[in-house]
Amino acid sequence: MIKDLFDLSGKKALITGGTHGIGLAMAKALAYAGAEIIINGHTPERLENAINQCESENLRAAGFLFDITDEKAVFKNMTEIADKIGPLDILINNAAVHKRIKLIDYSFRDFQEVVNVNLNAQFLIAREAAKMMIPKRQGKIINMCSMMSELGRETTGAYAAAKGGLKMLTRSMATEWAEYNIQINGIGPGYIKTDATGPIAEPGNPIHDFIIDRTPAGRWGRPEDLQGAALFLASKASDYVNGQILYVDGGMLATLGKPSTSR
Ligand code: GCO
Repeated sequence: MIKDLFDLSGKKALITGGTHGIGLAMAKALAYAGAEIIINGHTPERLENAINQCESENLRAAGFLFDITDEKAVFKNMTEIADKIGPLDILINNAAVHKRIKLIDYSFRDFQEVVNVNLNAQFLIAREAAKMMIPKRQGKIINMCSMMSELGRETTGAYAAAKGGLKMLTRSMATEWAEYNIQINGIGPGYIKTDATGPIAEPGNPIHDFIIDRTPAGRWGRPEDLQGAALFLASKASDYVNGQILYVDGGMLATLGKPSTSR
């Protein structure tokens, strides 16, 4: 039934890095659509705060504190999720780290950390989720890509390398897992005002104003702007969509932009 296209009743959804910002906004969207949400974080206070927020809104939420780059911890916690809550129906691979440093100054250690969190760990979590979904012949995996899956910006080289790789990993997952009725897609946020973009998202910061010029919508995005895309890719509405990156960017990727004088 059309009215049920976006109904997630009975679904179990894991959102990594879901304790704040875009991750928490998407987690709430799935919960309001009926899903039982599982929020992963690696900061105890933030995880507790996120669960308290969900409970205050009468949303079913469980918290799992683990480092997504620790293979043993991932295996232990994904097994516990399956045993205690049930096999996952939906995964939003959202956890990320960002270090804005010019490549010439990037330490190898920092570069490795950014790629490890933003790409390697995404594979690790998705592989464990797919192991739960394949036997059920049903599942939804959403990998959080970025404008940096398509574009460079100075000081974001490590992040772009990882997010570009995540775009291709998404397509590769679709290639291998779509036959099990698992839909694997990505969401590419534009410039969204969050803790992660904090310093550059402040009016008066040259990058803030540059982004406004480069965004046809003429504004920075809000975490809530991602909720519709997350719900679409987590629901029956996207059962024949696979390997796609849905950019929620206010039109940024559609244009060269226009000089601020024309606004
Ligand atoms: C930056 C931003 C980007 C983010 C943005 C676009 O420093 O340019 O943080 O790297 O990914 O949200 O997706």
